[in-house]
Amino acid sequence: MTPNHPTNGTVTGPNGLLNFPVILAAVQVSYLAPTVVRFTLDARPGTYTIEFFANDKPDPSGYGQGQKFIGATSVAVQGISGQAFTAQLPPVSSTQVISATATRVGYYQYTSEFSADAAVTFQPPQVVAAAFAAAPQPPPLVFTFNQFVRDSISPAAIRVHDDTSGADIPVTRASYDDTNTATFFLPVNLPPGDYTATLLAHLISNGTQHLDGNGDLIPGGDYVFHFSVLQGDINGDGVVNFDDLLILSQNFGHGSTFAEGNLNGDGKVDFGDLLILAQNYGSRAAAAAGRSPR
Ligand SMILES: [Ca+2]
Ligand SMILES: [Ca+2]
Ligand SMILES: [Ca+2]
Repeated sequence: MTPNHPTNGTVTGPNGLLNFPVILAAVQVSYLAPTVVRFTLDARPGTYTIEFFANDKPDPSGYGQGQKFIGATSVAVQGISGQAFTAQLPPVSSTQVISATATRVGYYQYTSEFSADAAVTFQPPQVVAAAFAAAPQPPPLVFTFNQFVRDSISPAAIRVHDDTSGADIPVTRASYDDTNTATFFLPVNLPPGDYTATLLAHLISNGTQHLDGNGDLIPGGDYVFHFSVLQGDINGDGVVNFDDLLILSQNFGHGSTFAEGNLNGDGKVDFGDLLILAQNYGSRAAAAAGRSPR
């Protein structure tokens, strides 16, 4: 086994001394589920084929062997420090270990030595879908997880931040259903603007592993969700259209709340609000999910 070397050096040797891949995590969400492997390859920019192997036991050296080929993926190394890749492979037994090789694609097809063996672990909780829902009012925030995390879901597990005013919005209630979906309820309708909801990894777990909010397959890292509330979007469905106009007109002259069409916060539903709605008629929110490592 030849140790990996930095690629900014001028080392040459057998097989171009291509570094072997470094497996950061190999996980399964359940027995017989696909094996997901996250890895890095410290190599010169170019295209490489990564081949993966399952082994009933680790090699005494801790590297390899290639007992059973289970799949391959092609990666484009761009010379970015720490660039990580993900491969989805067939299920393996939880007692097996995974190894990998890298092969340079091109005229000289160097192949690396075997990577270190990686045990397959249970995948940590992750968010698979996030939404700022339209109804009911006030609008809830809804997150779906890849597995059961119910016992850790409470209003304390989320922070909702108003990016415009800088204030935090309290969350009053949280619920969880049998599709692994958590719903967080806000006490008020949110005024128009940009918001950030953060699921706190250290407060969400499956009992043994914390939330992997930044998606690197390693427990830890908050999940960050950015969303917007539009000017004029009375029913909070992300678009300003006839449905909002209908609500406003039904409450015109006697309504007082945001949900009734009081868009400018003056306590009345009147021409001032109609003007705001008209100016924003047809616009849509550009809500987007995002993640940031912690
Ligand atoms: Ca993580
Ligand atoms: Ca609307
Ligand atoms: Ca008003």
